[in-house]
Amino acid sequence: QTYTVAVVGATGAVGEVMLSILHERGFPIKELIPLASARSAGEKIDFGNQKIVVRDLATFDPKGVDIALFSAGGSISKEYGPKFAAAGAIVIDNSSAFRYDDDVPLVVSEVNPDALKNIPRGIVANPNCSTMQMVVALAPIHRAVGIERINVATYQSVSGGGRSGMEELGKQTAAILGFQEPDPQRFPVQIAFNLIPHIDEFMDNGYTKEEMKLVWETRKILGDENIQVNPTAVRVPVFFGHSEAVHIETRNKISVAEARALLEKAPGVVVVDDRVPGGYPTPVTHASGQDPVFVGRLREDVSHPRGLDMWVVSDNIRKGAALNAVQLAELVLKNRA
Ligand code: A2P
Ligand code: 11C
Repeated sequence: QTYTVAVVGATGAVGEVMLSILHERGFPIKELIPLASARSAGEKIDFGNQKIVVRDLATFDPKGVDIALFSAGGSISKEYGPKFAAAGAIVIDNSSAFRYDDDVPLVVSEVNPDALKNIPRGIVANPNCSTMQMVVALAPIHRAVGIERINVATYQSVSGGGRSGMEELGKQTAAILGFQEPDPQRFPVQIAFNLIPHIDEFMDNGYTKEEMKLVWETRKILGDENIQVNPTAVRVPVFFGHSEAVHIETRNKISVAEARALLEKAPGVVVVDDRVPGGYPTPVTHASGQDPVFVGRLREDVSHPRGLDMWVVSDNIRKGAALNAVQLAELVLKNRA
């Protein structure tokens, strides 16, 4: 059986990779419908060796769409997601619009696929990239020994801010190397040759929304409201791949050897942990353009009897967004069969 698949935001940083992953994985497609704003309607995009015309979301009738992958921002998802679902599509939404609704499953394919058994509103939420890679690495440890607390600092690439984020890093880098003043637009201050401890809006408690997503989403995906999460989210001048320094406190002690053994057999995880120069994952050397979540720098916390530290790197556009969305679509079809 084959299906009609719509990609909303097909011209964006995530949408483009959704298309290539659908093709790479041989998703059973009857018709692929790329959708975007009126700005890019009429343009042609590549799908395998086909060229397909982008259509305007605003005037598109969703009747007949089986699966819709949304990645055009939260307000587009809020407006059009329920319309696609009402027309009979299963919507897999990469925005934060529905993630915290009790009747919308928030799913990581390797971690809580059973949550897809019940999709009451026809909408499934794809987690935020920074949470996605962290829970792929932490789920096996949580199941084995229980995680009580997570301290995490993120190092997030500019592609998390979409195409305009990547363009800004490129332009600013060129400007500065040409002895010109950078012109911050997409990010609040200069990102080239800098770091910015601010992603998404500030909340009343002093954390940013990107940080609170790590708190809310980790609990929902791991199904444990007692996990304490203390994040700091930082934008770094890297194009692809988010990195995270993850420090956990477990209920029962786990050694590095035990953790490594669990991670080596965990789905979606690749351990890169040699204690020599370069024996750890980085966005450029390991993650960029790749599917797995890479884990390295495993060590017992010298400051806590049940503490374990690790370094987690993954391509935010692939596992952090497009790949997981396609994996969820595959699971939805498998459950239907
Ligand atoms: P468009 O190319 O027409 O602007 P990114 O995250 O890389 O910035 O990409 C955002 C994606 O969301 C793009 O595909 C963009 O399409 C799409 N998008 C933005 N606004 C709208 C809108 N009003 N209707 C449909 N798609 C939109
Ligand atoms: C970033 N994590 O790196 C964001 C991008 O809630 O889906 C994705 C935001 C989200 O800027």
